[in-house]
Amino acid sequence: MIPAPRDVVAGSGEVRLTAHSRLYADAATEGVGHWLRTVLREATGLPLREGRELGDAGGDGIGLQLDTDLGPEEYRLVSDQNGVLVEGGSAAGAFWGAQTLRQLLGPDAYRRAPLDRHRTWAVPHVTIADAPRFPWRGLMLDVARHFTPKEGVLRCLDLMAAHKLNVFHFHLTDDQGWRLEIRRHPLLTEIGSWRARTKTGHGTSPLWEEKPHGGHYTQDDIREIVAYAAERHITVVPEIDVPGHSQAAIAAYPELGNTDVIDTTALSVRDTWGVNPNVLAPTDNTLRFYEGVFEEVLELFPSEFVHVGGDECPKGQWRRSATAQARIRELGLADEDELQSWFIGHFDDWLSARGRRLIGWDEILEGGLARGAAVSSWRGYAGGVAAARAGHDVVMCPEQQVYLDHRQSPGPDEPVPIGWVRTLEDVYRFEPVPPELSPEEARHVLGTQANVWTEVMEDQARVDYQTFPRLAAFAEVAWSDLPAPAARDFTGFERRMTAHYRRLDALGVAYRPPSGPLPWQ
Ligand code: TNX
Repeated sequence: MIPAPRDVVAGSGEVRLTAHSRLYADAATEGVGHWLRTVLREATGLPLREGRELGDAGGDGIGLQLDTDLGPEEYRLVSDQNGVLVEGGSAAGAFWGAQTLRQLLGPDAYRRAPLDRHRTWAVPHVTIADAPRFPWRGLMLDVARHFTPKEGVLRCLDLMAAHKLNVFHFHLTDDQGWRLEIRRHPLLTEIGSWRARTKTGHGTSPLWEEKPHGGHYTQDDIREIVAYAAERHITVVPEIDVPGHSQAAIAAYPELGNTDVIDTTALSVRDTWGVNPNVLAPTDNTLRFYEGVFEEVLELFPSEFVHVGGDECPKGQWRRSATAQARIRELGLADEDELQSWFIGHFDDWLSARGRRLIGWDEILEGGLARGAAVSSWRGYAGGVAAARAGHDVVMCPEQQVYLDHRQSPGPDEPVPIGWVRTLEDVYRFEPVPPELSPEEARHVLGTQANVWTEVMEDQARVDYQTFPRLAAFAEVAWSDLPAPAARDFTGFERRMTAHYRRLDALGVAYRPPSGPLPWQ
């Protein structure tokens, strides 16, 4: 099983699912029952009719129910002569238990139609007690650099659920594209969601492709994605990146940029990567514009946290802008870093007043962290450590460890040879809580997140290749109570991966093979 459950006691028999097997779910776990029945019907062809009460199907049924003695995401799975019983501390707990049950049924339980209607399906007798280490087990997908159509996002949510990950950080805007329909500012997608030519190819010599790239999600698409995620007990945290990484927005609405420094009407959606000097102007007009954006964001995304980016905002234009300098003086600020803090702080107050919480990349520490802000620590652990010590919540996602765009081996045949080498074993030995934090400070580490930036991943096969199998190792780090990195049993994990590769095969995931890249990858 991956991620490894906390406690597993194997029995000797098995529960055989048959055409008579029933699936019972109590009122609290009804949605989980619906999900489980749907996927198991598809995979097995068994009817799994609704049970009227727990145990009404004899020894070959499945029961789901709430047990309020368990923690919210905790579950207990008992497979014995009475059938299979999954109890969760909440519907979420029962859902993670249902994921474990699916793993126990074998790789073909992940298919969308039965290979053989006459085969037998069995759950080994076992007692499992399990709960996650962290409440924030995240995956960030960058849909701005390369667009992932809605179907691909839904598939991503299914893959997250199968790995017991529960926060989908949706990187919706960047210099190279704006992907979210905003009704009051329609040009954000009409202009901002397409770039005229795009880069493709991999590694150190990316190629130009003289074709447009783009796409966006309508607000109904987003409602569908959020609902689909909620059915899988996944929270979608939207990211609108400000004040840097905003060229797509400036291309659509040039008045958002530093118009007294450059001719922003000449900017188009960016078609190169990296840190970009063209950033938002720190004006009232910009603040009002983005309040409008965030108003629609809050209507669409019920998540407690809203990500405002805050990363990689070069201050050159603000230094040269009379408007920005006047603002610095008027606010009595020391410098441009404090101006960025003021800008982020504005949205911290704005979100807090609406019952939400701001989260941003660790640059938001520079010039002073806004009062209620949480931090995504990406430039190593330092930002996260500083934030936790100052009493702020933290999500650990250090780029050296869990940036899945980075290469997976030192070999020249890696199809995406950028960044640091991060092997499967490196990810398995990633520790989200740095030892320098006291237990009290460490409580601020909400969890961890793997980030998939897509500059060099122009399609789903490429994203799959970079994300898997490393996401399986990451999921175990985020969920399971593993020992300190050096003491982790990577050999045992690799052994369990053998079965997991069969699940990924059944799910149609184009992972990097353990033997290394094939020539055509
Ligand atoms: C840094 S991580 C970025 C992204 C890039 C990524 C590439 C972060 C907050 N900013 O814009 O896509 O590196 O690895």
